[in-house]
Amino acid sequence: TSQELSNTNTASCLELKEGILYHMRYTLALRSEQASKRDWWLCLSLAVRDRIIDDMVETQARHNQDNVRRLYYLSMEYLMGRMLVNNVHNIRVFEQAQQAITELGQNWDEICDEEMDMGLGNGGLGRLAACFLDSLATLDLPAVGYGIYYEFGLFKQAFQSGKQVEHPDTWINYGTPWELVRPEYAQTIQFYGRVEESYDSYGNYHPLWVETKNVLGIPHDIPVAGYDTKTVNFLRLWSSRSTEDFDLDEFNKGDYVEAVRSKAIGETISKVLYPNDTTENGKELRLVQQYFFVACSLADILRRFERNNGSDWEVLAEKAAIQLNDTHPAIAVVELMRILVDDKRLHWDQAWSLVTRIFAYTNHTLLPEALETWSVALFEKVLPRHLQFIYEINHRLMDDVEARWPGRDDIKQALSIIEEGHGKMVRMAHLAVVGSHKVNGVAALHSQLLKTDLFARFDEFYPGKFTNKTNGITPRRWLLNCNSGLAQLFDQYGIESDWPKNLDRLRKLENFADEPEFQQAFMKVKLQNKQALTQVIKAECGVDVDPNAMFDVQIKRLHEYKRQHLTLLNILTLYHRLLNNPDMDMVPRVFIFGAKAAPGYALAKTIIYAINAVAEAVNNDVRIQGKLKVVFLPNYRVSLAAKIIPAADLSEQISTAGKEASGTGNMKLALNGALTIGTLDGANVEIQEEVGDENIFIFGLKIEDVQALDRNGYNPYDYYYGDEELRNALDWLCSGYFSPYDPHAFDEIRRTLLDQGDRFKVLVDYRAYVECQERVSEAYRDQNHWAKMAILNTARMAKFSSDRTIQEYADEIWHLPACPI
Ligand code: DL6
Repeated sequence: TSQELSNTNTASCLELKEGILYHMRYTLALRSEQASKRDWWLCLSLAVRDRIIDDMVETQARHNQDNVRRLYYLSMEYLMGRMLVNNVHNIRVFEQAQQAITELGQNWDEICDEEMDMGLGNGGLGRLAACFLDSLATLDLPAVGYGIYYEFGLFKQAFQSGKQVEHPDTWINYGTPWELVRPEYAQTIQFYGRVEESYDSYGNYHPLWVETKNVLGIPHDIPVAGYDTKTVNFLRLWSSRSTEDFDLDEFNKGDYVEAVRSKAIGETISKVLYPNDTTENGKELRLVQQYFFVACSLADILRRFERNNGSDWEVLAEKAAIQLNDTHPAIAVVELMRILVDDKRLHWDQAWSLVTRIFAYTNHTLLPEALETWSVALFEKVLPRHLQFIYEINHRLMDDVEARWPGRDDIKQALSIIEEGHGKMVRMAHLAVVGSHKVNGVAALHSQLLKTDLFARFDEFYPGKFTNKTNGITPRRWLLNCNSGLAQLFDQYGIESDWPKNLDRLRKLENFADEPEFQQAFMKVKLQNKQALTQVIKAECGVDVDPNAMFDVQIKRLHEYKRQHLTLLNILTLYHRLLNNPDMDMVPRVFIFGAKAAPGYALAKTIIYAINAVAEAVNNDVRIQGKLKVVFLPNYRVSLAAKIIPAADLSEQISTAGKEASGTGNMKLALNGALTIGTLDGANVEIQEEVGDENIFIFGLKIEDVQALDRNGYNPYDYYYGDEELRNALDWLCSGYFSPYDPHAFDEIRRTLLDQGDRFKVLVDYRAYVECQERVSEAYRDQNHWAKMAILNTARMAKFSSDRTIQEYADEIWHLPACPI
């Protein structure tokens, strides 16, 4: 009954209050009068964590008892963001926690804002991993995520005179309430050294990896609670420690500093996340990081396996499925071979058969510069025994290719794991393909291109291996947690309350899409969210924006292929038009950017600088009467995304066709009722299929057009000279007008677009984009119709729940049964 429910809620609120006060006294040793907001946040988090741990203990006991099949997700990156709000929602104590903290005299929003993001990733790939963990637990699938416990996550971004500067992200300075450190499961990992030829007592060749340097991996477990279920999985992140606290010899010689130096080296491995950055490729430390976390994770997986199954190795492929999130953990294929053959003494064929049943690989990019290769020389130095295994795997692959296509050296070259060239390189993507039973792309178009372009020969060689799993996002974080206004509206209109688990339920909204009353209610929530964002913009950028203007949002990493500079050219065009005709009847717009540029990616940083410089001019120009505003919110991250997304009217997804593997921000924005302006790229294609052509704004080159231009060549100057507005925009940007003290600041943008071939076809798509934006503005004038389109976007996003994605992985790749607790 409702009375019983209310009693349970009261009890639960009381219990939380007690928990908070308990931790205030016995964890922080404080009286509440002395407590800061951060202390309150910490104690609330600990009280919530205690509850989650109860379910975690039960879940893990059950998984062990039943000796279940598990999915192991290996990823270098997890962008978990903040955990508190998500956790209280998932364990269904949101109202009670809010009430508890309020009754203790604190402000809920302020307390939640104390939490530092757990930003252990760069962008889409890391956030996808976080959404997947949420769905795995929600679907009661036994799974462990493995990764690295970076002491410094993705850098903090600030702007100095409009330029990006980077500061270290010190998320762990005060510790985190969400981790359980588990030194009892530490692993010792070997690197470097050399391989010694040797034979065992039966005369079998049995080389030894000797004189290695060793480090310790210490697990930090982050519980992952599913939504409205008892399942609590965990994310196990490894930090590195030196194996010896210090060198006793040195110590005895009196050199204390030298004695602790080697300890410091051991600890640098997990110090810092690499910002993804083409120029950073090939760093030894990055390979060491990859191997470190893979080796710790595999040792942990096998420890668990042997505890439950002894040395019945044939069963390993029944008990473990391992997903490689991109090629970063691809060395796992070799490490598992090494363990099975060298340590467990399995025959090669049995080991290889196990490995290729256990691994599957997700590709996240077609950009050649982002495909990892490591020099053979580096492998020889860091992982000499693994290099021998790679040669053997490749040798067998080449034999098979020869059998299939006799005498075709060209095909051998195309498929080989070793790339012959000036210096030999190991192609990690090829290793991942060869060692996996399934390889998937992350959206239909992307997966198609994997088969026709990047891995065309492999697709012929391994029919059926390549498949698609369109990405998804968790509706818990990306609607329930971040858009309470919309969630309440669903309640009022009778949407079943289990929609966060069954996003299909939102289809019912289609019935109200034409009702003016619902349209107004929907737009009122949007306006409230925009008002809230207005405050954030004022606080962060010092700019006043009108919440009634259209909020045009582009939030993602800064990259040429994502084409933030195409948006900039449109802004310059609009600004130019307004100056020529200040009374022009224009739908007022606020362009909102959020993006970090990799520290070594000079052009990306220049684009940020250019946007900020233009913003400065536009926002302070009284002539345009506030019709145009441009803001670049600094330090884009998960918790900021949660504030921007519910407030967006328009979602910019304008990558060059064929370059964005999927995109997931596009899904989050559409789910929250933003309309997409986009190219037919990545998941935009499928978003269009779902929402219908009339509820999305598509423009520009299609993949065939891009391919034709690449084949036939194109001259950017033709577009520049052929379009006066385009010429004006680009000339103006580079005239020094926006950077009077630094007149050549933006020349590089012009050079890449005009003189270096405009690889991402910005100039080709300019006119179609500007015209499409005009259609968007016209559509926005009819607020009722706009509301209808927005509602239909929200209503039709079911396909993009990561629950759907994960269920497909579980059914078609992992063959993983659920285990409800
Ligand atoms: O699959 C997640 C995400 C996609 O949505 C993006 O389209 C894609 O760019 C991103 N890929 C990467 C891999 N990058 N590198 N290098 O981050 O994956």
